[in-house]
Amino acid sequence: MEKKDINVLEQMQNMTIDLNSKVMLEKAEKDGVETMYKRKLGYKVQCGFGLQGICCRNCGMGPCRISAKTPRGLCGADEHTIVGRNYARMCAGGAAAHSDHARDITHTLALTTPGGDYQIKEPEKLKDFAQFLGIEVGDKDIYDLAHEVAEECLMEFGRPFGTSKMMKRATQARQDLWKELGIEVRAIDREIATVMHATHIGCCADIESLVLTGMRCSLGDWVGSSIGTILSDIMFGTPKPVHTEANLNVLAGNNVNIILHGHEPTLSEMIVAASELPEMQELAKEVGADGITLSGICCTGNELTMRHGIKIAGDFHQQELAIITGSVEAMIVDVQCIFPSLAELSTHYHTKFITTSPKARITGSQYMEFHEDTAMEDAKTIVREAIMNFKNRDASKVLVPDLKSEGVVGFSENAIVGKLNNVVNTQIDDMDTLKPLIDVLASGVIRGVVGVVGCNNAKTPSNYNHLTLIKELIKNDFLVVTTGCGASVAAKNGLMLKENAKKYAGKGLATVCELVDIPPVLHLGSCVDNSRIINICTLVAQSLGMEVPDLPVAGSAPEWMSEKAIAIGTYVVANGIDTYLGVMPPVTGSSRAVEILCGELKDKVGACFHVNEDAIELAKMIMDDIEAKRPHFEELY
Ligand code: CUV
Ligand code: SF4
Repeated sequence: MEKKDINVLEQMQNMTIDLNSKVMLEKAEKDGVETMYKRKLGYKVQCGFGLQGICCRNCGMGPCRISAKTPRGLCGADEHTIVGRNYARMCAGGAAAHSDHARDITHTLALTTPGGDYQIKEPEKLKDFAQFLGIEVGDKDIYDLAHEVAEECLMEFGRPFGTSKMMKRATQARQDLWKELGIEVRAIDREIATVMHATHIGCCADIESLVLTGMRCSLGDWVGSSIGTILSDIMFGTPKPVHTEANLNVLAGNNVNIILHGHEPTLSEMIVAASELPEMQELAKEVGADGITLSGICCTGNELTMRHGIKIAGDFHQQELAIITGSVEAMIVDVQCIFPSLAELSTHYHTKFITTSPKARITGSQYMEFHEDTAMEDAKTIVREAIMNFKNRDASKVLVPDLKSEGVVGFSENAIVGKLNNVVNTQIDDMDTLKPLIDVLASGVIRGVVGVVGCNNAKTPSNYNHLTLIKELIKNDFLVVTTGCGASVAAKNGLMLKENAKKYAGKGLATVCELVDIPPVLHLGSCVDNSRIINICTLVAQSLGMEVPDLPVAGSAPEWMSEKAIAIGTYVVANGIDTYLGVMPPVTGSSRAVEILCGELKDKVGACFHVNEDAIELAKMIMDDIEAKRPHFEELY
């Protein structure tokens, strides 16, 4: 290699701390293929206006960019208005994605039939939820009830009058506060439309109002996410602790490798079922493979690992690297977080890049549309396509890196509380079940609980912020709960093994892990499953007669990148939980936006955003703030 090439490789390798990823980047160079890491090198300087959020192109007179010479857009919008509009639109983008995911799950619930492709796995959870929604349960047929629940959930998207029933999942104090602030969700779609309208040329030009409008929409994201989580549990089962493996080495061996990437379990659950069929296993043998390995990337991976122990191939930043191993027969995707680059990249290998959703068609992919009403047939066709591709695997192009970790995942609310009560999953209808959790928190054996969630961002070395933050927290006796790609990072690094608690956790946390048989970092699922975190916090607050901001808890997205993450962060704040970001959102162009988001919201909703791009300092901020809450919490307790 020439000196110049070595530099390029080293620069790329410095953009990740994952050792497998470094190996794959070297292979990428050898294979002459491009990855995000290579493209990032071409983006030495990113647009300063965009970074600060002060570019507006919401009308055809623009784009207008705020600078010393042009302090206002052509319509007169100042930097606060422009930043506020852009921020609110990010909330709307995120809410649209999560709630559309939930909508698809809801439509699937409407298709459930006894013995059909989709069935009711958790009738009790369905009945509880039906009751919550005000539907009479009686001795109705469970599938009739499911269809009624589906219709009622669809009303949450487009309820013409009144407010969302899901608001009642919050404490009474929260509901009153939201009402007072005028940010109760009416219906999810309506909140998204309201943001798009309010940010149209000539509408809202008041930063405080724009932030609150974004917050209302983000609460719609929370409603959608909650529906997504609850209905997924009802149809596919509430997760319980299960063993898994994580990182690219799960692709090793002579099996047909099928990677599922994206978000919605409707597709992936069917692929799992299809690939387990004897006819598919036999077909795999016929083509010379030993069997079939399913693995996941991003939140589809998280959903599958939580419910089936399906292996985690990698996180958001490893989607290209997985294909570069040369060992993937098919990468099957649905929606969200899918790099369009996978289309060109897979032409360099035998991998079939299969898109399945009309919402995420990608030029150059093989499009095999998936329909819920012909789910099993569609899944079988797709799996067969993957298996038949095994014969095209080119041994000379295969390199699977050596590392993987083991872990235990599957910590739904019911599983966490169950563990603390020494039983497998428990219903949390009896507040007594929460007592052990509250006791370890109140006694100070565990100092606090921190949700470390979200994506990987190329603005930081991949995984560095996540891993550094998580390790600091557990070392100091803060229990970490995690979802999304942050969860994948923890799993890849052995932090989801109880056996490693002694090594990484402080004495208090390690003792709890030992006693109740949990790892120091708990995998709660996918991005929509952040609703589980809010649910636990609400239940604990209710059982103690406290408010959520009184609890020694925090949220963090140290490597956030998606609009979904902004919506999540905003609804977490709206729920009264301080949220710590490791990457600055594009709002710094407005001093008012920063003052509001990182300060004044505290007076309004009891929590706000905090940003620090140094992971160690971020950890310290979180721990100091939680410690500052403890005396008050202990007093109330
Ligand atoms: Ni939904 S949003 S990168 S954490 S899945 Fe991973 Fe997962 Fe995307 Fe962010
Ligand atoms: Fe410029 Fe105003 Fe149009 Fe935005 S809405 S592009 S600031 S004129």
